[in-house]
Amino acid sequence: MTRTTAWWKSAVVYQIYPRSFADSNGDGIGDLGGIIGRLDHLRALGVDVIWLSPIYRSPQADNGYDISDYRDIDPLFGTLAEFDTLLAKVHGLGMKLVMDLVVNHTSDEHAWFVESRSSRDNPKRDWYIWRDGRGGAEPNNWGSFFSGSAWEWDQPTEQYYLHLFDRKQPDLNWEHPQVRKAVQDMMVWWLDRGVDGFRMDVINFISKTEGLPDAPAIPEQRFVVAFDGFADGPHVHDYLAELTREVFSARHGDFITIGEMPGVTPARARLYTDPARGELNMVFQFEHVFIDQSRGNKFDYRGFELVALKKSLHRWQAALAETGWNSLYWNNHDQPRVVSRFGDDAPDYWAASAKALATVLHGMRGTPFVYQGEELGMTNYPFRTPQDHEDVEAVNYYERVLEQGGDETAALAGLAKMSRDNARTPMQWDAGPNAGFTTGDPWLPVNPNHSWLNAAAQLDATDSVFAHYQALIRLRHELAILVDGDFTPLMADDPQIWAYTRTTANAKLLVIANCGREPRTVDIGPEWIGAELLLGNLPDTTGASTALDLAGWDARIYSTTTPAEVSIGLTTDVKSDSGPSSRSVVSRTSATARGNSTDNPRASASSRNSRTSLVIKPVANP
Ligand code: TEU
Ligand code: CA
Repeated sequence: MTRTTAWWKSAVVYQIYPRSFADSNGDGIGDLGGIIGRLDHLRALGVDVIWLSPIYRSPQADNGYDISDYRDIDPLFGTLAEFDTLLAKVHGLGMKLVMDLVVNHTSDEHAWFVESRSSRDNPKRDWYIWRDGRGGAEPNNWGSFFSGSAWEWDQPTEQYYLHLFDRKQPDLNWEHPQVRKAVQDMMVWWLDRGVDGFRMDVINFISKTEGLPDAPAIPEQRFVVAFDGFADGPHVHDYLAELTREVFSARHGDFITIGEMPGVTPARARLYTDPARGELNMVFQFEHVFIDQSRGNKFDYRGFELVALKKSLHRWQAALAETGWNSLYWNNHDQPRVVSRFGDDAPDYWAASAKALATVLHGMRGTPFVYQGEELGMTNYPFRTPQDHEDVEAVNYYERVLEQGGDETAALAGLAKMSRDNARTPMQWDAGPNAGFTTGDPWLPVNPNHSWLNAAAQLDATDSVFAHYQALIRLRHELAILVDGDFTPLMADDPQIWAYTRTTANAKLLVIANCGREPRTVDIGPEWIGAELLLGNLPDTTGASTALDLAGWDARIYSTTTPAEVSIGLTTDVKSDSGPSSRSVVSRTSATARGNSTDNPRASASSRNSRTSLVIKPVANP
């Protein structure tokens, strides 16, 4: 089997949320035609893989994460024929396409569930999780992620069914072999069509704890999101290994599998991504995106400490250093925009902080994910009224707060900060009407800042956020050390500086960012004297010395070779753009540096100033 080819270790994935990406027919909703028309944007960015959020037939109760037919495209988005066209074009451009696989639950309008609920003795009854009530109420105290109970009463057959998400998203019963077989067949059907892999929605929830026991009560909460009852359950590893065997083992091709796993621990993630176990290539963990909210209520925003954020991500770097693999992400369709969350979206710091956060993320070991608009530094939306919110999670939450006589103002503030709709406002293509997203009425309003924050304004600007992402993606492709190098945190307890090194036997990178407005002078020690600046986010940055003067949100990547390398004479003290007499290693490396400079005149200026060629060798990626 060819799945062990780890091409995805040096790849960068771009997530498209089709509903909000580009609308080709003026109905205000993004579609496949819109994606086809914008592939040049992704090509220019340089990403390797496109992951599409769900485009299957769906009543859209959760914007497509409620699927009623896994083998068709929702008419909102297009047709299977258009999908085939898109796939061919993506492949033609040298990129891969990954589908979202939502199989913890289906829509209640899926034929399987329609049958299952039709009678207690229907052959598909046990394809879902049906239980009798307990004392005239729900079978247990489990809460839905979208507020209220996780159980829905079904009058005709007088039982409850389980739904960890919306009542229109009943959970499948994975213990039933026919369910697993049906999922496998469907995956094979998509692979036969040519797709390159799957991002698997809440895939660590598929095996529920035997007996579905109550979760420990939380004061003032009638229903509790019962992670212990469904996350990383008893059979999940078996089910995933079985998927690999049944779906991928007999096939040839370079596939990628990513499991979305709320609540997963580092120890578990190591198991899920251990190549020897044949489960998944990588997982999305949630520790760093749970950091600024209270447990059990994501809209109770608590702020965050940079030290805690760094330590969390660094813990994951360490945990999967020997076995397994990390995914790296700030954003997706469920998270508020990172520049408004962990960065600083005030005008003076917006661009620098977006680039700084990108730098620290893309410098780490793992596969980076870019969510649509992140490469432009798109910000949160200025939500004000309850009517501004579309998302089922937000709408239900607000209703629940009103019902329980809670603090309405606090609820609205929490929604504005954390709502998933922050990620879902239309992609900002240009300064024109509706940001060039649609000629019609967009399903969710366009952020007013599209007048200046848009792709058209950034594509040709060499100092744009877009150009910085381009440069980071190029570095990922060119520098094996970014893929394989060991990770070592520096200044872990510093509340403002985010710094670490990446190391191989003969090379070393320093990634350092000032994650705040106040300038800081940082002592980085003599080993970095004269190291080459590979990428910076501010003008006039120069090569390193023992101390760096970092302006607000200043972020840099420096590279140097190890002393061993110096002693065997592979480096000289000539300028990196010196003439043909340079040794081949140096000039090849300089070419890399100049390549990056093309995207970023600031880096270019700095390589001119830099007086060294103590630079890393461009080793081919595996
Ligand atoms: O999300 C899983 C999940 O638990 C959260 O990220 C979710 O977005 C929610 O905010 C928890 O408070 C996945 C999908 O990414 C999400 O869009 C779906 O709504 C959900 O599963 C159900 O399919
Ligand atoms: Ca459309």
